[in-house]
Amino acid sequence: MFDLVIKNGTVVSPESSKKIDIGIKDGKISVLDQLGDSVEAKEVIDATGKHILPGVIDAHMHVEAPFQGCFGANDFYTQSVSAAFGGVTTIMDFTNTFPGNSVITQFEERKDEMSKSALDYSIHCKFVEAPERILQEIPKLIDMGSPSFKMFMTYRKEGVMSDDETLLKVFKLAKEYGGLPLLHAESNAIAESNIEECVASNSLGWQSFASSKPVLCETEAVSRATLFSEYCGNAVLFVHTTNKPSLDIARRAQECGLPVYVETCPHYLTLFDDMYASEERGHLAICSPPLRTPKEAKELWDGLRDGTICVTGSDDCTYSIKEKEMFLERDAQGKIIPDFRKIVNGLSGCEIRLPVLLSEGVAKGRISINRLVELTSTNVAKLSGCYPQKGCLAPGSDADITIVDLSRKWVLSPEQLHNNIDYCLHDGLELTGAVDTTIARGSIVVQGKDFLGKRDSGRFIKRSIAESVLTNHAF
Ligand code: DUC
Ligand code: ZN
Ligand code: ZN
Ligand code: ZN
Repeated sequence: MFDLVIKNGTVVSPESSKKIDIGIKDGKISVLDQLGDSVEAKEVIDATGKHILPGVIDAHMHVEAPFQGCFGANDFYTQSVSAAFGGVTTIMDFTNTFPGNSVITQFEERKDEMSKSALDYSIHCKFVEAPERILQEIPKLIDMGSPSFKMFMTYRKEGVMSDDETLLKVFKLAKEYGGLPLLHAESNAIAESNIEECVASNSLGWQSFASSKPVLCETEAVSRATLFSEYCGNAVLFVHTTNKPSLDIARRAQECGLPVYVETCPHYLTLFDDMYASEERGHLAICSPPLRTPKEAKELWDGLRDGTICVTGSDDCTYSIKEKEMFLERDAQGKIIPDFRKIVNGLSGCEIRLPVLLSEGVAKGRISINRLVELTSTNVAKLSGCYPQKGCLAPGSDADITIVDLSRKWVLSPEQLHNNIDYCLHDGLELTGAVDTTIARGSIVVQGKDFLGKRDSGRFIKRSIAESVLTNHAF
């Protein structure tokens, strides 16, 4: 007797799409087979005409995270609800690292905050500065299930930047113990000097924000960190990559067999820097790196297809309009006085990632549904070190499953989303493809418009060192 059976759907893996039924018991996938009409199950989902994907993993989000004076619109419960409506079954966030404090202590605090989640969750460690006493925690943190170390190469003034010396020290330990540094790659020197020039010329509008962090600001940091990793011999993942010059640095390294991995996010594929031309709404699109042009987006799609980019994440940082505007001043008429330095960086994204990739990617023929599975789930699980528990529909894997309707048409708007904010930068975007049902460890958490999950029901996922990191090779 199964707890749940999903019948008549097309099961998608990176390699194939097959009409096959799935039997689930005790939160795990028990069999994949033709189960026939007489199969005994407590519950049956008829997935005729639908596609069944390994649950989407979002390994990149910032929730309940103090940043630039803001905190975000969600806690981990509401974030998990919104994520589940986007087909996500596992979420990962970062420690809130305050320089000087033990990362182990902050890891334990974060675990506690994340336990509100209705979905399984895991944590990357963030490093800012790295005195010996904190570096010594690295092997312990790996044992505790967090073999990934996030560092920012910019935001010096915000107090979260790791300098080159710290980067090198962490890279060497990553090599020694097996760990994956995740890098926010933007040159602090280029960004900071450009921002100083903007201040001097009083050009603080939204478009100046974008031009203060141009493509080469990112590429310089990608290039430097790639050479550091080549020098130290460690693996590295560049998060939220936005452009071809940066991809080309990674391509060269990957061609030499080096373990240089690249992530991009849906907003860099679908939103463009023309948004900053709007005085009224441009500030809502401020994120780092900034939005680029359709040319960059096209080149990112090329990278998603040719394998240079192996994972996607949302980089979700959902801020309300009130938070986005809270430090801005207004003139006598109540009009905002533009000053991009006073706007918290970040966009919402975990609920729209899968639908946007289904529509702009699969429906438009830019990527296959099999490649989409790799980019949203399988490769994310592999690189995060939780495969095949996650990222895979096979006997023994957690029954984390996203059922999608590839033909359903709908239009994105704030009302469609559950992310606790009253705007949507994709408002009006016509989509083909939608999430129908989300199943987390065998329980239906989203069915149509209903949320059926429970607060506190997610479990902490202890991750191991990724196989490709251990064997030191590109994907
Ligand atoms: N980029 C953002 O836009 N927000 C938070 C952190 C980041 O890297
Ligand atoms: Zn970042
Ligand atoms: Zn981020
Ligand atoms: Zn391998």
